[in-house]
Amino acid sequence: MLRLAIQKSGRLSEDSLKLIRECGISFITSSLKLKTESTNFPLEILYLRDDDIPGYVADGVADIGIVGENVLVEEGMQRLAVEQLGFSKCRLSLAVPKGDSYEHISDLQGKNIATSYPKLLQTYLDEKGVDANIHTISGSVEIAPSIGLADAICDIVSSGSTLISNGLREVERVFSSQAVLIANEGLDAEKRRVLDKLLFRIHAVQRAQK
Ligand code: PRT
Ligand code: ZN
Repeated sequence: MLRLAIQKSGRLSEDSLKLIRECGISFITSSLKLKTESTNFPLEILYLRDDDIPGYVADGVADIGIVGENVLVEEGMQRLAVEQLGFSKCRLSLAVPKGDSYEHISDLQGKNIATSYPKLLQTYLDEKGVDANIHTISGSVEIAPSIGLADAICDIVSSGSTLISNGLREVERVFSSQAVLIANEGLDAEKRRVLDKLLFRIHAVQRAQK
């Protein structure tokens, strides 16, 4: 029996469950349940907060999981990545108030930047040779400039409408992300076989969608 961790409720949940169902794996979901067992495949599904998924898979509490690459890399767990899944695509971008002059990343030198992704942002700024002050906040990053907390933000963007409605302009792409399948590095032979079977089905689903 392989244990799969997916997001309990959020942007990854629906597409994660859809992929498993498209693989022909049946299970009964209930919003109250913390886990469910498939009725036709040796798979158990655990419902967790997305941020906890890489840690649980690394520790072996879950064998495999589905999480955004942004969370995986921010947590320094990219070694667990097995397969990009092609959904929940988004980008981590820098944005500044739309009236501010901005031409080049060096314009952020010495500035205050609010983000929930300090490691990804630091890596990017280091690559660009820019020294800025990173303020880590856990949510509502887009309001930081308007309340005087930061000069710029670095946040997840998909349509861009959140930035626009907060008077912000996207100026640099820091990281591109999509959902990824991750696996514990020490799976035994039996679990490995189940994972290979699952991957075979995922590839078939992906081919059919092309
Ligand atoms: O409760 P839990 O911790 O499990 O969930 P969460 O609130 O931390 O995560 P959730 O459900 O918001 O996002 C899960 C994952 O979906 C993220 O880690 C990304 O990999 C992916 N994803 C894809 C997104 C978006 N698109 C997205 N648009 N995550 C967040 N957003 C937010 C963004 O932060 C901003 O506030 O949506 C807003 C911007 O959207 P647009 O369309 O206005 O640009
Ligand atoms: Zn989260």
